[in-house]
Amino acid sequence: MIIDILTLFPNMFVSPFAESIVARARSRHLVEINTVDIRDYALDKHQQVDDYPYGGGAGMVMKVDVLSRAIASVTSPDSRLIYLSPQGKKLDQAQLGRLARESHLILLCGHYEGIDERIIDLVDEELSIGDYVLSGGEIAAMVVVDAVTRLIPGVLGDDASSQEESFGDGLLEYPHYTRPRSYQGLEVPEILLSGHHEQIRLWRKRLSLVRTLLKRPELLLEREFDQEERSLLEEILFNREKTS
Ligand code: 4FV
Repeated sequence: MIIDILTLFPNMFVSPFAESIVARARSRHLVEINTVDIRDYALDKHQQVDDYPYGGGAGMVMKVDVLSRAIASVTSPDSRLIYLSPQGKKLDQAQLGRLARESHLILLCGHYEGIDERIIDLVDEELSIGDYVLSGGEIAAMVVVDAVTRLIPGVLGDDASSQEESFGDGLLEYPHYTRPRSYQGLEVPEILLSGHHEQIRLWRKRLSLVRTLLKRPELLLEREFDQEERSLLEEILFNREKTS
């Protein structure tokens, strides 16, 4: 996959992508990440990239002509142009799964009050990482790059792990434990030391359902349940003692 990031602050992306999973994916050429400085497409001697809003009001707006040239410089037949903005669809694991199947993503990072609205016609989709206002789209773009890259086949040790994690199946993840077995009187649940893989799987599924029910019940509303999950939920909801 190729990811081109259109930004006024390309240096913001150096260190986040120089560590861990994304850096390893780049070194293994599973993903190519390029930053493009939008200011390089401001052709006037002051390299102006923003201007006062027509109709007045606070803040500055990024210029349509500069952005169009920057977008055209990276657009390809199979590229998908994504504008990160609070007006976008809320990003979630399902959206990321879809994006991870693309071959060429272009991430447009806004700044100031935002971009000239005439650019929106060029945009394939707007995505938001949350209902709050950032100083720029850069950090949102980093979220997308990190979360998409780890879904690219071969990036994570075993691709299975990305299925098992939170939201992989629409539920919150079960609790994890590792050595030491006992810590200041806090023990690891016996079941996990039993070697009974089927019982461990069931225990983990039950805990995922319980945690989702307690912490993010709304996630259960938009989810289909298989028979096993139905009987576990029955058990959880109607005979309380089996939840621990
Ligand atoms: C944002 C978000 C976000 C808005 C004005 C950049 C800022 C400035 N992007 N999810 N929330 N963008 O706040 O994606 O131009």
